[in-house]
This record gives sequence, C-alpha cells and structure tokens, in this order.
Amino acid sequence: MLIKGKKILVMGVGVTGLSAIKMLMEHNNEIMVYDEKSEEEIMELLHSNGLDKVEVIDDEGKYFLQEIDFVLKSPGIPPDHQIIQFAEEKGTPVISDIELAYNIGIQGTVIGITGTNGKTTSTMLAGAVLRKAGVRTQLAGNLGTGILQVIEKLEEEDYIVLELSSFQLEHTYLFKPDVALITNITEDHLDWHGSFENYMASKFKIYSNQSSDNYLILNWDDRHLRSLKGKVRPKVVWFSTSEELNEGIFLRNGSIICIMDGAEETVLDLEDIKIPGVHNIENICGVVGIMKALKIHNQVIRDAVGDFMGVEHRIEFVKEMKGITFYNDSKGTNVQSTLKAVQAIDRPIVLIAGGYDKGAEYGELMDAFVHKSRALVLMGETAEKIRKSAEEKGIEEIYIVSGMEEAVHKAASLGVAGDAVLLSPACASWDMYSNFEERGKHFKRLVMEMTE
Ligand code: UMA
Repeated sequence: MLIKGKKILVMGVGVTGLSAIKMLMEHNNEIMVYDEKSEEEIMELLHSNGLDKVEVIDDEGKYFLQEIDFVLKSPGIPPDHQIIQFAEEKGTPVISDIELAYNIGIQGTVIGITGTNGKTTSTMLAGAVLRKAGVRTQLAGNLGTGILQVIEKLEEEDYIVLELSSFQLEHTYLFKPDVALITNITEDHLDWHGSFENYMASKFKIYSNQSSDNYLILNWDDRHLRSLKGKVRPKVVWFSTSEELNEGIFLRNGSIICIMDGAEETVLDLEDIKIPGVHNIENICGVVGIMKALKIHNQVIRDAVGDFMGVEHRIEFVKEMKGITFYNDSKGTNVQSTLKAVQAIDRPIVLIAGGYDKGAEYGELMDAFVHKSRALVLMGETAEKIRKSAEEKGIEEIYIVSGMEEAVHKAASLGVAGDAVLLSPACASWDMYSNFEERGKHFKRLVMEMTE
C-alpha cells in the first residue's frame, strides 16, 4: 500500500495514534481522528503535539468511512467498536501501527516477541544481549514506545526488538520479522478476541509471513505451541525447561544447553542468572534461541544474562530476608497484570494491593489468589472494595493499612520462610503517588531499610 495522499481515519490519540498522525502527516496524508475523549481534550492533545489540521469525528463519523482509504486502529480500541465493525462491513482496511511501519518501510533486523506472559522481560533481555554484542538496538511496541516513534532512527545494520500484544498483531498483514519468539500461550483477553482460537490466531500472525530463511523460537513445554511442529515455514528453534531435546535449547545439570545442527554447546549456567523463578528461566531460554539464530557468541549471552536484573517494577526481585522474598510489581496497575504476577509466583504470597479506584472488579483476581494466599494487605481507595471481593472468595487473613510503610511492615510480619511478599496493587497509584514508578521506588526503599 502506498501511503501518500490518502485519507486516513486514526482511532485513538494515545502513544500509537499520535505517532501515527505525525508519520502520516509527513507523508502528505489527510487525517481524521476518532477518540472517545471530548473534542476539546483531543484538540488540546493534538495541539500540544504540534498536530493541527486534523479533523475530529465522533461515533457518527462511521458514515464517512466510504471516503476513507484505511483505518489506523490503536491497540486499545476493541474489535467490536462500531466504527471498526462498520469499516469491516464496508471492506475498508483496518491496520495497526506495526503494519503501517511495514508499509512505510522498516530497515534493520527485526525481532518480534509475543506470548501471554514474559514478553516484556524477554524483549528487555534480548535488547540487553544485543547491546552487549555492540550492535545498535531499538526496543519498541507494547513496552511503551510505539514502533512509529523509532523507525526513522533505524539503519540497515541496526536491530529492533518489538514486544507485540495480540491487539497489535491482529491487524497486521505484511509484518515479517527476521526472528520471532512466542513465549507461551494461555487463555487471556478472551472477552476481546471472542475465543481462544481467535486469540491464538492473532498471536500466530507473528510468523505467518515468515519465510524458510527466518527463525521462529517456540516453547516446547506449551502444548498449543508444540502443536505447530512440522506445520510452519520458518526454521523452528524449540526450547524447554522440562525435558531434554534432540535439537534446541534445554536444561541439563544446572546449565542451559543448545543443540543446533547436531552441535552441542553449554550456553550458560543457571547460577549466573539473577532474576528469580522458572518463568524467567523460560524467558532466558527463549532469548537464547533468538541469539543463537542471530549467531551471537555464548560469552556475550552469558555476560548480558549475568548483568540482567529484570524489568523494574515488574515482578522485580528486591531482597530476601528470613527466607521471605520481596517482589516489587508496582506496574501491576490493573487486575490482569496483578493476576499474572500472582500466577507467576509459585509459593504462598502476602499480597499488598489497593490504590486508585478505576472501577475494576476483583473477583477474578481473588479466584487466582485464594489458593496461594498467606495474607492480603490492603491500602488506598480500593481497600474496602478488594476486601469484600476477597472475603466472598473465602480469604480470611485480610488487613487494611494506612499506607505503604505500614503495609511493608505488616506484610513482613505475616510472611514465613519460603513465602513471597508481593506488591502488586491491581490499581493505579494516583490516590497516593504521582505514578507507579514512584510507588515502586518507595516500596523498594522501605524493604531495603528493613533489617532482620
Ligand atoms: N480509546 C478510545 N476508545 C476505546 C479505547 C481507547 O477512544 O474503546 C482511546 C483512549 O481514549 C486513548 C487512546 O484510545 O486516547 C489510547 O489508545 P491505546 O489504548 O491503544 O493506547 P496507546 O497509548 O496507543 O498505547 C498502546 C498500547 N496500549 C494498549 O494496548 C492498551 C501500549 O501498551 C503500547 O505500549 C503502545 O500502544 C505503543 O505500542 C500498554 C498496554 O497496556 C503498555 N498493553 C496491554 C498489556 O500489556 O496488557 C496489551
């Protein structure tokens, strides 16, 4: 698709929408924009980003769709939105920013990472290994920076690592990463995609255009991914943390082993790894797969993994004290995110939760937490609401505290050796802090100050 002189509807004026409008305007396109925000807010946002000359439409704007060449959809706009449905009925193409980047043209080696869990950690670690290898590397996608914010910086010898959500992959058609990783697939976003099959189909778009000289790294321990054996075009590198493979990446005697084209080598020892949990060994194995495909030396992988302390505020290891491990997951600003943190920690948990009330329901989270609950320590605006949900699910050890300091001390006193204390609020921080980073840093400082 030639993106010049077109009439385009951009849906959403967040990171994706604003970067798309900027890029599309540079290519002399006529832009209309839709967002559920008020017209004043949208105009203010556009203006403060230097993007004037954009027509704002509301839901009724769907009737303009006949005149529009394509719709650029931000990932957060649901697929059943009436404008999207109308566009699909009329046959107007709907694309994501990832697809737009491919239409405009992307330089360098592209690595795409998707999966239900572990995407951000894998993306950050892949970036860290490539930088350690001395190559210029950009990170973009679901981790906060849109692809359109970085593509102009890319040159042919550069690398770009993209964290891709199912929402971003769904509306891609040309996207073709040189190396792709699917970390795992479990049920998620079913409300959005309608069925598990649709959700998987979105994720599988990551490899659907790959050719036989591209690489696809897959988790052998995931039965949905294992079912792809022999059915895909790219070269597949399997990894497993539960069994030894004839070819691929796996664990043996405390080391990560790689067998490729019959040649066996030890890539690194598990004791070099600083980030906790089996889920992180899986993430590392996936990244080792990417690096072997890119022919990065084992010593570089070893050094980068050894230096990697995880992603700040995301199930971040803080300290171990009296056998209790403290994790900072302040990025758990919604129920789904905290749910993932609870699922990832395989031991009894003292959960510190609560914060700004976004109107969420906590029943689903408590269903997952009840089996691992040592205790629940609640703070902020939502404390009472979460307490009610927790009591309904049979959780008995619940404490409401006045703030983070009391929360940390209470949680530490409730935990026993072998437990985890997890700050994962399932809520935004705005009732007590300016942002989740400030909240996470406060938690970490209080934990570090505590003495045995
Ligand atoms: N909007 C509507 N109607 C709706 C939904 C949203 O008008 O029904 C508008 C909002 O008013 C807002 C705009 O759309 O102005 C926001 O668009 P967006 O939600 O797509 O967010 P962006 O700012 O464009 O950020 C998106 C990703 N967000 C989502 O997928 C929800 C970011 O991932 C990503 O970093 C960014 O593009 C750049 O690629 C965030 C995320 O939460 C971190 N991802 C989810 C997750 O990790 O679980 C999938």
